[in-house]
Amino acid sequence: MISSPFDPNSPLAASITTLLFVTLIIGGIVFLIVLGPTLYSYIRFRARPGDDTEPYQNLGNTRLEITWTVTPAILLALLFGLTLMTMHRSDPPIPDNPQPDLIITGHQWWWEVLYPNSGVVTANEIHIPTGKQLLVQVDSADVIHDFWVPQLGRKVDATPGYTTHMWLQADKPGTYLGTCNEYCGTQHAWMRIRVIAESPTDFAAWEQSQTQIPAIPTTGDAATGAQLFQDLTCTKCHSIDGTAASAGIGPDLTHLGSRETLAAGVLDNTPENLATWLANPQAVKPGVHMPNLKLQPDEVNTLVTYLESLQ
Ligand code: HEC
Ligand SMILES: [Cu+2]
Repeated sequence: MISSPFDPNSPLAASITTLLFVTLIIGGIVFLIVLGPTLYSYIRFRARPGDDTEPYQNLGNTRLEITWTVTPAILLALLFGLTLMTMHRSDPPIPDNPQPDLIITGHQWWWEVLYPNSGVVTANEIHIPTGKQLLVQVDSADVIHDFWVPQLGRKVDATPGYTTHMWLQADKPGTYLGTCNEYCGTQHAWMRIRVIAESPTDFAAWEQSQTQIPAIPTTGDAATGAQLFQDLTCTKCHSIDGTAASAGIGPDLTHLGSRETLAAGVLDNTPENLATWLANPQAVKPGVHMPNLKLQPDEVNTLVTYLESLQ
């Protein structure tokens, strides 16, 4: 899936793209103006056999020197002004007492996503309604990360102990990809972000479904898996609403079955891939902060049945 900064999908990102184009065009013209006469002179005034006279030396030409000083100064002033405008457009002022629509926390190596108004918690996949400028609070649980979805807005650092804010907006429904932009350890490259923008009604339906507490299965493999989850160390790191598991070291698994990917984008969320992950997360995402729990194949299978049932 392509997620190009040249294809912005919000006024915030569009302002950055416009500045990028203006800069590239100005730079391109300057490049041609410098390169053209240089190439011309190389050919036109090159030394020819038998011609050993010193070429004409153009020294101390005041008019030329003023031109090549003033023109770049004007261009730089222009770019400076456009940059200030873009900073303002891509990063509108944050209110004094910010009430965020979303709280995103970077962890090594996944993103926690909290909707403070509904209490919904998810990971790595950020559902948002289209056409609304959302105020996002960005935090980090460990080291410095950086949140960036090029088609939707600016980038912003997630700094431990320091809360920042940014705006996020998508004009059209779709899936917009991003990733962590500040090297944060071995699995930095697998700290992907998916913003799933939906019409306000679809978003409301999604948010509503995420507030539901899943029933604890009572029969079959799912029931065995649910019990196993509580008995194993899973509960030390994960939470599932409606059960005793309420830890926040790893992603909230309450609605794992409704996610498209696993482990910040490493795997598509299918039962086979979930089994591969549970059998040995270290083989899928080496160094990840989920240990290889050396589960037996039948334990993996019942856990998969249970977790995928959490829609
Ligand atoms: C020591 C803490 C720890 C324990 C114990 C642990 N996990 Fe994890 N788990 C994590 C972390 C951290 C991640 C996120 C990994 C990443 O994406 O970088 C994770 C990711 C996952 C994911 C993918 C979640 C998603 O949103 O993509 C699943 C599913 C999962 N764990 C299930 C389990 C199960 C089942 C157990 C028990 C058998 C378990 N975990 C035990 C820390 C733990
Ligand atoms: Cu990173």
